[in-house]
Amino acid sequence: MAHRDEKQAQLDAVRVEPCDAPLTTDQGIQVDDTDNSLKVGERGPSLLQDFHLREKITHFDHERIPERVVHARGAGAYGTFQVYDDSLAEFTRAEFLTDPSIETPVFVRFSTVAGSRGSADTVRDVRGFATKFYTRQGNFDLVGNNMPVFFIQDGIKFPDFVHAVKPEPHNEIPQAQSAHDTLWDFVQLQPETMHMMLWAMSDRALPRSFATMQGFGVHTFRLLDARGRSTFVKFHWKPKAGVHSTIWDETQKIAGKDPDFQRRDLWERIETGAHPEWELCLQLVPEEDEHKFDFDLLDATKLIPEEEVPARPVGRLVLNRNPDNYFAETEQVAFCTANIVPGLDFTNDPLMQARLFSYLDTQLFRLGGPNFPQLPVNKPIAPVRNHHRDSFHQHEIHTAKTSYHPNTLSGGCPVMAGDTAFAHYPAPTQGEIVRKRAESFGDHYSQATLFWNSMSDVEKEHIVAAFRFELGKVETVQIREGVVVHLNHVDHDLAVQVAQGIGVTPPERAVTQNHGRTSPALSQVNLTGDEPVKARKVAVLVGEGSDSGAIGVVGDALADAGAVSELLAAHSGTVQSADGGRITVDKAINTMASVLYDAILIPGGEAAVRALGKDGLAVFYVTEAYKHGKPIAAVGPGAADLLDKAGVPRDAAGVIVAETPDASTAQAFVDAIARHRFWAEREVDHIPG
Ligand code: HDD
Repeated sequence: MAHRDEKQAQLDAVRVEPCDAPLTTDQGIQVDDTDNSLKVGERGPSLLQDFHLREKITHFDHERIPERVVHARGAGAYGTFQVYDDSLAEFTRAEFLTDPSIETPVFVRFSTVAGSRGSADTVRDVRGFATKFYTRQGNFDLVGNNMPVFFIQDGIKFPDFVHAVKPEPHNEIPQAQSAHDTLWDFVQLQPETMHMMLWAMSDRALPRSFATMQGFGVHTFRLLDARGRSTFVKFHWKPKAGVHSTIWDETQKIAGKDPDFQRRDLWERIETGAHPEWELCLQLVPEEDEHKFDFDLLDATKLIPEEEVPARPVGRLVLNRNPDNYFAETEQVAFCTANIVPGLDFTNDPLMQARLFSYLDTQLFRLGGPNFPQLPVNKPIAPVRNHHRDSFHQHEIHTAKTSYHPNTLSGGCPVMAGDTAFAHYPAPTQGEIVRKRAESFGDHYSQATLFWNSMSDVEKEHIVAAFRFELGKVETVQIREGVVVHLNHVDHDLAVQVAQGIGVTPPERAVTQNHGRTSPALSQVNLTGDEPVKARKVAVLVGEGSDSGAIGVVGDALADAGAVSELLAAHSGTVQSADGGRITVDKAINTMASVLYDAILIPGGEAAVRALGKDGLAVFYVTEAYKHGKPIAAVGPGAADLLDKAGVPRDAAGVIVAETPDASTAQAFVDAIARHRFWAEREVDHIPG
């Protein structure tokens, strides 16, 4: 298959020539032995004068920097952003949003929120989607998430929320999980969390891949034109690959089978040229419309329904280069929400205002001083000239005699910028100094209801199951009850279904009438994307005597559609095909569980299928894939016998059976993969495992 040759070429490309550059110390002294410390005699005591030993160990001892308090687990990549045309020029003077000839370099870091750096990728959690645009006017950091709203309305609550969701302090359990008492205790006492909790219990919290997530700037920002006119704006990233999730059972199993699942997926997509892509879309609200909504634009627990204000496509983001060194780039990247460029500005959103302080503060601590913008991954491409001097890790050698303004000794340099300078929006402000939440922030349920109403039946089932799981893990019954009380404000039926699963008396009647409104743009079912097959992973189960015809015909169609197929057998190496040829095995089946693939192909070949049918691992593979709603193709002589062994109905949705491989069967399989999963159509509750 074509893609297999490409893979081999990539492996060949990383083979490195023998090196003749000698190892040195940090002082450049060449070293001839780094395996033995300096001793008196071969078995004698080690010597303190062994500067190589001491330097090597000291450097090692200091390798770690504090992990991020939140979003510690992440993966990043470089790419570019390019705006489609100059039509935004009437709203903003930000060059990267108005000049279609400019490819703005970016670094994007995706992350989970709650887990520590070594935690698994697939957990139920919000995903960070942070983009650093290295624009010619300076760096702009859009530090967003894969959900359009947030848990709290005012940044002063952030430490409380994070302490509640993190492992409990007395025993540091559970890691990277929200299913525990302290989080739900906080939730029941802080009903502003309710909208976001519905998102967090939905499939959005279980993304299949970083490449299949939407991203959101969350806050309302401002665009400012050359005259300083302001337009409110919300940022959206829409993935070309569609919005796709795993289900809870898969999520949990993947966390054990491949804790690096999403990190690896991002890496492999980029290495194999299946570059993840998103479209940047903007929701624009004229200044004079600020108060026309039934919620406050400054409230980060609210979204603007796309049916009310369409998300206008403006540009394309593509990620096309993996970092060379995880620590230097992905770990040391320092996002600061305060990094903003001319033509954009913040609003008074109190969540955002606290973030403007928090990110700089956190980077100072994490990266050990104020010179972190000099690190290569953080360094702007725009020239930097100012009077900041010294401190830890100063890399610049400032040659000027002056480090103050104003000066004559350096000819007055640097001078103050004119029209090109950043300008804040001169928002008129007046009022008493108070510690208060605006009344316009007071409705915590309507948009949670909107989200619930907008879900398809299967998405609703997943949400109910998630609440039942999470609250089922909560030990304090009063907390479970407290959450159900709030859910009853969102939707009575939801509250009843959750209550029935967690041993809480269901509420007798609705306290708030469901408003019945929906926003179809919120359901993943409607977000399939333009390239839903690209980089999908298909497991091809082979054995001695497999039919190479099916492997070839279906495999080629998969490769043409951009999917990646991997041949799995009982052992690595090769197996013999039915026609006597050799089939190269990519991986042994015991190393790669079915949860790591999107679909399964069983090529025919009587002997091979018979052997697979006797292998419990292979049979379970097919059963489990069926249970998770994945497309399965059994193509070629006898292939469908394995379906029978696995208890998979031959006529089930997303199951493709053919005795002889042909183009239409292959296409049917590709189309099924484009559908992602067949959760709604399959009866699977009876299947164990
Ligand atoms: Fe935050 C990291 C996203 C509210 C304080 N946040 C962080 C990252 C993302 C977000 C994606 C990881 C960046 C990276 O990859 O390095 N945070 C959000 C979003 C929020 C939000 C979308 C609400 C709309 N955050 C928020 C508040 C505060 C913080 C209200 C504090 C007042 N966030 C932080 C932080 C972190 C951080 C402690 C941890 C590490 C870091 O910044 O670099 O400063």
